[in-house]
Amino acid sequence: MTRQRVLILFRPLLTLSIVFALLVLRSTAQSDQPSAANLAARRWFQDGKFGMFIHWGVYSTLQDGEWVMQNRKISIADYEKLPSQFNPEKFNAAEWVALAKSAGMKYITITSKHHDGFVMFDSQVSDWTIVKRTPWKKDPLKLLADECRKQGIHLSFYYSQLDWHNPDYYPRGRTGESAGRSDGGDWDKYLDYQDAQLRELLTNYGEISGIWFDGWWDKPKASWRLDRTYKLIHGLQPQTLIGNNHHQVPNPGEDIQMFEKDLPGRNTAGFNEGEKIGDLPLETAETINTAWGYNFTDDHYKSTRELVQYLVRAAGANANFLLNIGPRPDGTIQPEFVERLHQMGEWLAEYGDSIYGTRGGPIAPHPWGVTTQKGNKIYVHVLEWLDPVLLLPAPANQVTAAYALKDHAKVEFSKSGDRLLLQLPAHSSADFDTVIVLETAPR
Ligand code: JFZ
Repeated sequence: MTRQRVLILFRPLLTLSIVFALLVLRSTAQSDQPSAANLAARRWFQDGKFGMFIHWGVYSTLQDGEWVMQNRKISIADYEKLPSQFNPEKFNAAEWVALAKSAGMKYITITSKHHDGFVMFDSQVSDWTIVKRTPWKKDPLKLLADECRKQGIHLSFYYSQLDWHNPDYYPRGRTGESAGRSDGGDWDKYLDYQDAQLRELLTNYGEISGIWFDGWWDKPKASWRLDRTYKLIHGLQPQTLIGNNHHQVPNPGEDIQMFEKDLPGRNTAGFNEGEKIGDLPLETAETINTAWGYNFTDDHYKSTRELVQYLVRAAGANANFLLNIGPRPDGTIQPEFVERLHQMGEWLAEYGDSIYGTRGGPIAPHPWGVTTQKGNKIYVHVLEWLDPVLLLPAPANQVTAAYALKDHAKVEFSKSGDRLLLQLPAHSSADFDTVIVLETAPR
């Protein structure tokens, strides 16, 4: 055969395989492509900036944090005695949601199941649930979902992939060795259980803003079927934002990148080593004292000043702030938390313009403070700086006016090359944040 004849013979085949390859590429590209609803949700999420994290479960009865089962080596047999003592008669969904609102928070992320496997909602695929095992018999997630809808707060669910109670969580990971489970179990059955619960959470509670996964790190080498689970979630509710506290670069299908107890780019807690910052919306989670779940001897409270500054630094790093409370076993929230949240809300009522709807500003975060931006405004947040002048490596030529957000008093500035010298208004070390608004010429 001549070369030409070979080509003629095979050309249709070649064309066909190219078309096929392109189609395959296109379909995978499409499935990784977030839906319009999801993209809109990401914008909403980034605009909202501030959320309430709630760690609440049967562990709260022991008042020693959400890891108490592991830390005190409690067997399942003993741990199963706890639900009979869990009777949160003072739980009031309207009050919890109103507290989040008064703090200026725009969403709530609550534990639907933590590592102890105890299911905090009315699940039909488990009998280890708050409805079936406690004298209270109620579904707090349902009560919260209804109240969130009423008060205009978005609701997300934390879900622990790690499970110290389910016998099918096998082979076991790094933790849960003292639970006393038998050596055997069906991993795929466990993942089916997890998917069935996610289906319940995304079917029975109205619109759900996010699923916040945690516990992957217990078995980093396991096959978690993330793809399948993420497709299930986005199939049921395309706008649901998926995040996973795995401290890795996000996997396909994830919509937010999370940083536990650290601002993006920092690694003070040791969890976020080398975690590169990607293009997805960012969120950093922190506690008010040091515990996530209620701990009655933990009195290392951060001050309102520290918490406000953390929110500001998060916004300057282009990240949301998810601030945790651990309610008490009776359903009430301790006054130390309530007081700080109210004070944060008061601050936001005055300075919210410089936080909500903004993105990280044009100047990288510095020890003295950060910048945020929105439209033609740059907000300079001066957090730790008492000198009367501040030199910014700013795009000075674009700045047309400067004033203090607090009272709109004019702020003098001069330009030197591309740098901007601000004459700061009188401020004291008692101020949480001196916010200077820079107006820039519309481009
Ligand atoms: C996890 C949980 O174990 C904890 O109880 C809480 O819910 C928190 C929000 O998330 O804590 C972690 C998660 C990951 C690491 C350490 C603690 N890590 O990767 O080192």
